[in-house]
Amino acid sequence: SHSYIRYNTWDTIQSWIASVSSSNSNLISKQVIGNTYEGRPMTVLKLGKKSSSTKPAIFMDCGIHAREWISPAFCQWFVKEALSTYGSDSQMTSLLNQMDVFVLPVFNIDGYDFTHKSNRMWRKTLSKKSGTACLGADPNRNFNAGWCTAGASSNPCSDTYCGSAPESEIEVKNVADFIRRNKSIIKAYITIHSYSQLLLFPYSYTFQLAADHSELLQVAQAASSALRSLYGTAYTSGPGAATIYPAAGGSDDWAYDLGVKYSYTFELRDTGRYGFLLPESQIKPTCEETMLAVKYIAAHVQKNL
Ligand code: 0X9
Ligand code: ZN
Ligand code: ZN
Repeated sequence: SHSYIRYNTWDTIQSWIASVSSSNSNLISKQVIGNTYEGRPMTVLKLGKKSSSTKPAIFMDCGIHAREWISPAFCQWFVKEALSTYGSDSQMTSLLNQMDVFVLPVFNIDGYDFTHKSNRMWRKTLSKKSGTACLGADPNRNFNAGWCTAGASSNPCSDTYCGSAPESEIEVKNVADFIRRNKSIIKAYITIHSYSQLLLFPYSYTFQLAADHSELLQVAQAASSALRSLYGTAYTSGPGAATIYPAAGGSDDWAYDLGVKYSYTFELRDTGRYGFLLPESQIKPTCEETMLAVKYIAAHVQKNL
């Protein structure tokens, strides 16, 4: 059964999506944006107070990489906190009154399921292609942003395989289509990964600085301070290429070049002691501190609407 302090299986998350959206219908709705390669429904939750006019929105996804289990745990936590603090927390109330937050709890569902059933360290999707026995592509190398030019591999057996073409992975296409369709209202894109304790922003496909570099850096540094204020967890912020490594085809760079100015990649706890195998005892503190950073970014976005 579902628990916010456990790493839930996909089946459990799927039931949770159904129950959380039906029991809080004033603040939440759901829509299927397409199916995964193996046919699982990709459901986006929309959090926000209902309004007669179209509201600006934030899009957040978790679980692009299958083995980064703390990431889907954070999206579930965020939904819980949004629903339980609306009306009592003034910032959450103001956010959900003025904006909608689209949450995709698990991006790479097939891969996530595979890490629970077969291979805990799987990263990619699970698509099949002719000419190779190797499965999948790296969804965070498959977006159309400098596609496959740096920090990505054209070898289908590599963990950073960029795919046969931009958006060759149906999960990437479904998310890109959703964001393109809602381009006029989406003001921020937040994607949750692990691990390394970093708050990254464009670019990763080039060392060139983003046009909005100084604002993105200032917001990232202030969001990191907010995060650190809870338990002292130290984050480094900066553009992806210079802060972690050059890597093309990422969702953050793609969203930014589409026109979504506030585009951030979180790399959650830890710095390597447990790595992807972060103990369940760290879910709550990790999620609570990350909430502070996400809420800081959201407040900045709201202020600049
Ligand atoms: O390499 C990645 O995709 C991310 N790190 S991870 O360890 N979670 O795999 C970093 C992504 C940074 N952004 C881009 N490369 N666009
Ligand atoms: Zn990742
Ligand atoms: Zn809380």
